[in-house]
Amino acid sequence: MPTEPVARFQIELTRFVAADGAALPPLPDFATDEKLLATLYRAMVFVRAFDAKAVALQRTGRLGTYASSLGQEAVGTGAASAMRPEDVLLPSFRDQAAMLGRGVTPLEMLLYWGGDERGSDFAGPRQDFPISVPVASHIPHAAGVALAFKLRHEKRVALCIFGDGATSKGDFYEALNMAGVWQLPLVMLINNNQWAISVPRSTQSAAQTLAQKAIAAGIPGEQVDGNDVIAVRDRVGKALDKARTGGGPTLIEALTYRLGDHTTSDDARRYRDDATVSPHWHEEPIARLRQFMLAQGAWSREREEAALADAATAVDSAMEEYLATPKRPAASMFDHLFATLPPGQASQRTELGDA
Ligand SMILES: Cc1ncc(C[n+]2csc(CCOP(=O)(O)OP(=O)(O)O)c2C)c(N)n1
Ligand SMILES: [Mg+2]
Repeated sequence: MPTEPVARFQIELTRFVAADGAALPPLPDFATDEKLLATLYRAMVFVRAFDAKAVALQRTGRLGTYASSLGQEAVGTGAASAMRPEDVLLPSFRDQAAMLGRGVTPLEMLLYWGGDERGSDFAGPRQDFPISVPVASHIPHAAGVALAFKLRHEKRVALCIFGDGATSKGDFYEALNMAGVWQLPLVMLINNNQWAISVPRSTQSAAQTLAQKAIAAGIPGEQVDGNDVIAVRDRVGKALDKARTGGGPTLIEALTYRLGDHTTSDDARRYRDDATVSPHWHEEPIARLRQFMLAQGAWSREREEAALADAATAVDSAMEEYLATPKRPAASMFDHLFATLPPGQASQRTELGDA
């Protein structure tokens, strides 16, 4: 039977800085901007310090469950730095790097994870969405936000971040499909940290890349080294520009690695050993950018010490403010859910009284 190929595709991977910090030219112009590189570096150092403090607070009973982004700091840092203030971020539960980068305060983040809903009422990026804990459920919301921008002829883009596991869900495929059909100003960014709790990427999907899932929806998909903040900023920035100027959506798969537990409720030693995890420490984003900057003569021991000290001071002061914030009454958990509470919840609220 005569046959002919009717569709061909390939998936590109972008990396500008090798795991050892070596430059892989040609680099984007901003890679020579020492001030910008220092800002990205300090942002990642801050997120790492913040994560460590949040885990310590949880361990001592002063914070709820927390999902550290250890090893994945470049994904959100690079993405947020490429966004414009008027764009809208729709984050998952592991996206503190992106949220802090957008201007959500460390105090707001701590309040949220401490169970205080005021933590989602950001003073900064008012139209950014709150954290989505239900996996992938915010991707259709992101398509909706992008559709609103398109209908209103606003030059704004929705950026949605989610995990490798989320790409197995119907919500993802449905949003992807509509993004293609409606050519939405939407950037979908996968933080492929290789794990969905205990499920490794190898058993998550038989697809060779997660990026290629975009092809079926008629939109471009690509991979980026998610441990290379320069590459993330560049590729997300290009996708945002394209979406902003009517070029439609992009799916970007950022390849990184979850160096820590899934959350504070998890003990990853039960399903993966040190021999599996430790090689990935050689690829992590902070040391990589530091090596790169040192090689360019753009970093020094003094700057390193200042970055670490400034992060520690800022994290400590956010923690103190958080611990000094009076607890909300338990009944406040019912506020802001419905304009009018359904009867079941109304009676639960009455039962709690002012507690
Ligand atoms: C709809 C839904 N199902 C199950 C869960 C429980 N859960 C929380 S995180 C997670 C795995 C998510 O993996 P991935 O999308 O790769 O994100 P990661 O945690 O690695 O950042 C699961 C199953 C949930 N939060 N929401
Ligand atoms: Mg994952």
